[in-house]
Amino acid sequence: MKIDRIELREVQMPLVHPFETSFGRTTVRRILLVRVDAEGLSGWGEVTAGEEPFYSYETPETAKHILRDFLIPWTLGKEWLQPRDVRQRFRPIRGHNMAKAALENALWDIAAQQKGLPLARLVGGTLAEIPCGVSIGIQSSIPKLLEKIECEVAAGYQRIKVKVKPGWDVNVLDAIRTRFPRLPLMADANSAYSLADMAHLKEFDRFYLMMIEQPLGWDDLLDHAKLQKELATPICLDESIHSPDDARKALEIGAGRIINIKLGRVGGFTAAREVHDVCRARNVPVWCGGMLESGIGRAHNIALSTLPGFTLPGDVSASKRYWDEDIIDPEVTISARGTIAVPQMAGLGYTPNWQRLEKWTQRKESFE
Ligand code: OSB
Ligand code: MG
Repeated sequence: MKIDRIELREVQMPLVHPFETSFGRTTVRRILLVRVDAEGLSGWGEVTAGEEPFYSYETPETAKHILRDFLIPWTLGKEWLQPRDVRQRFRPIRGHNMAKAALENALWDIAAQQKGLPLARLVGGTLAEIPCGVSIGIQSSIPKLLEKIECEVAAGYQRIKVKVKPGWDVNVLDAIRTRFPRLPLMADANSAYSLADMAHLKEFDRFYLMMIEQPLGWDDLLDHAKLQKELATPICLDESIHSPDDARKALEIGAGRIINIKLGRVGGFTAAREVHDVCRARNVPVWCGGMLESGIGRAHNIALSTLPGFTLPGDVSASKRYWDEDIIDPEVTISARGTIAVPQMAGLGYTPNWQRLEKWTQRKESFE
C-alpha cells in the first residue's frame, strides 16, 4: 500500500481509578496515537508506552522522536509496503518496539479494511470470543482489594491478577485465598524481587497460583531459570520478552512456562505472531497482556487474542474499567461469562469517536 499521510496525536485521558504497580502509580494516561491514511482508508495504532520509563525505557516522548525522525520518513511515500514487511524495514533501529508497533499495527488495520476482513481473521485468529481476566493494582488496604476482586468476579471475569511487591504479597495472597479458595488467581511482581528473595518467593507456592508474572529483572532470563527450578508455581515472563528470539531462549533455558505477549513490547503483530508460534511449537500457553490502553490499543489486543495459542484469559477487559469515555464506538464490553465478542466487521471493528477523541487531544502533528 502507498501511504499518503501519517498523523501523530497525543491524548491525555484520566483513568477511572488510579493504577498502582511495584514501579509506580498512574492516574492520567498520556497516549500517542498514530493514524495512517493510505488509498482512501485510515488505520489506527497506539503507542502503549507508560508516561515514565519504568515498565520499559520507552515513553510517549521517545516514541514521538523515533516515529517523527525515523519510522515515518522510512514509510511515507515509499514504494508499496505490506504490513508484514514493516518489521524488516524497521530492523536497523534497535529497540523502540512500542513506537514500531503503533505504526505497523495501523497498517494491519488498513490491510484488513482493504481485504474486507476483520483484523482478527487477517492476522490468523480463529476464536469468535476471547476469555478475559483483570489486572488489579495495589490498593490502600486488603479489605479494599477483596472488595474489588468481589466486583470483578461478579462481573464475570475468568481470572484475577493482583499486583504484588515486597510488603504487599504473601499477606495479601493469604487473605485472598482465605476468602476465595478456588478463584483462578495469579500475581504480577513487575520485577520487584531478586534471587536473594528465593525463600520468600517459595512461600507463594502455597497459594496454588496459576502463575507468577515477572518476579525478577526486566531484562533477565538466567535468574528466572534458576528461580523456576525451585518454584512449583509456573513463572510467566512479561518484561523480559522483547522478540521471538527472546522467547525461544527463555523457553530453551526454562526461564518460565508461560509468556504474556504485548504487541507494543515485541514490536507489532508480525513479531507477536512469531512469539506465539515459538510458544505454540513447544506447547507453552500464551495470553495477551495490557498496558492500560485506550480503545484503539484494546481493539488490537482483542484481534491478537484470537490466535489459537492464546489459551489463557488475558488482561484485556472492558473499556469502562479504565475510562468514563473511551475513544471508540462501540466501547469494549464483556459478556456475563467473562468474554469479549470479536467484531465481525472489516478492519479493527471499532471506529474512533471523534467528539471524544478531539476532547482528549492535547496536540497533533501531521506528515505528508
Ligand atoms: O505488567 O502487565 C503489566 C499495566 C501497565 C504496565 C504493565 C502492566 C500493566 C497491567 C495492566 O498489568 C493491564 C491492563 O489492565 O491493561
Ligand atoms: Mg506484567
